[in-house]
Amino acid sequence: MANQESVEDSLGKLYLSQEGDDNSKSTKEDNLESIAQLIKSKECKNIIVMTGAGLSTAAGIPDFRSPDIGLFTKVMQKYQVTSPELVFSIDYFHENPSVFYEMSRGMTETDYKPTIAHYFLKLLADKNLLLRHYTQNVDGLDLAAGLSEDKVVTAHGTMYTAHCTTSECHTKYTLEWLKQQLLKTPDITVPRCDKCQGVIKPDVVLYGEQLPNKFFTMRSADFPNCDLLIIMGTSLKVEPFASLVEHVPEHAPRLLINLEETGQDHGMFSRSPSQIGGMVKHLLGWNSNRKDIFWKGSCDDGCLKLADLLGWKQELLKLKEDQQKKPSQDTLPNVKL
Ligand code: CNA
Repeated sequence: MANQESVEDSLGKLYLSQEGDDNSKSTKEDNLESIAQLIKSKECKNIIVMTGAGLSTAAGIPDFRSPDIGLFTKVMQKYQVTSPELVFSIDYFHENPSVFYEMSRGMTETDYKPTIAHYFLKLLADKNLLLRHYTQNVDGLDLAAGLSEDKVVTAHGTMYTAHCTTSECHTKYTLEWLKQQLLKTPDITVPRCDKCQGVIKPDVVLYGEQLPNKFFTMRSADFPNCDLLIIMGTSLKVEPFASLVEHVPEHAPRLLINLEETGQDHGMFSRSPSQIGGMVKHLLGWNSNRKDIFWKGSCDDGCLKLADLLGWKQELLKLKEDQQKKPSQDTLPNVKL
């Protein structure tokens, strides 16, 4: 697996990480207070936030892996596949583009609104504390919450733009155009290019596709400077994104806000024998070990609690209220053709 990871990582393609051998649970008690103290102490100026589909489930967008309600359950039931990732691979898309459109239909039909956790990111940016938001999400709700594009690395692309898959054509389209195509004729299952009738594919990174260069260049520039990593709403199962957690300096605490504990494959919360030496040092107060904190709960509750501890709760609620009063076209990415 190590070889596979390094090869895949150097290729920069999207792939699934293997379950770790160590499934031991070492859930930390609610330690948000110490994180709030760290943020307030001004010792941390460069917070990196890593997010996944769990950030947007409260907005109504299903994630992949949540039991019963995640898209993978739907895919497995409908297509009788044992490996649902296959359905979201580039090879499968080329063979059956209609399946991708069926599975992402919600995202092309509904106007979703950012959640408290998205606005928390915006608040961190307003306070000059957010170095970068690395997200696996393709829904653009961070931008809709007011985050500027230079603060965001969309590791798995975006639904906001799309291209014709015929290489000689490669005409660009917007999500609005896609929506119109899908709405205007109910039997259109795959939007086709106005110019050449080629299949249109949203600019999302499917399994087997290359991640954007920006992911790798920003990773090298940002992570050595990170002094707090906040991870939210992700199973940390998809590579090379999940391995980002290993790129932060040892002194930087890693806070996970999630419904379940994740990250064990990357040495987070680990109690494997190889780490026992490190744990003993940690218990003795030798600060050579990483500080990992798991806050079990929803992204929105975790962010609201953290904002409360920071004295920012009212500001966060007001930010959400004010931003949601704006017409939606003023809060979406400005996509030019
Ligand atoms: P995942 O593998 O489905 O994991 C989601 C994680 O979030 C799980 O650990 C859940 O327990 C947790 N979770 C779910 N809801 C919440 C909540 N409200 N609060 C806290 N935790 C929650 O999703 P990942 O993002 O880790 O996997 C990567 C895939 C999912 C990427 O390639 C994405 O493009 C893809 N995806 C994105 C979206 C989107 O853009 N909103 C939607 C569905 C899938």
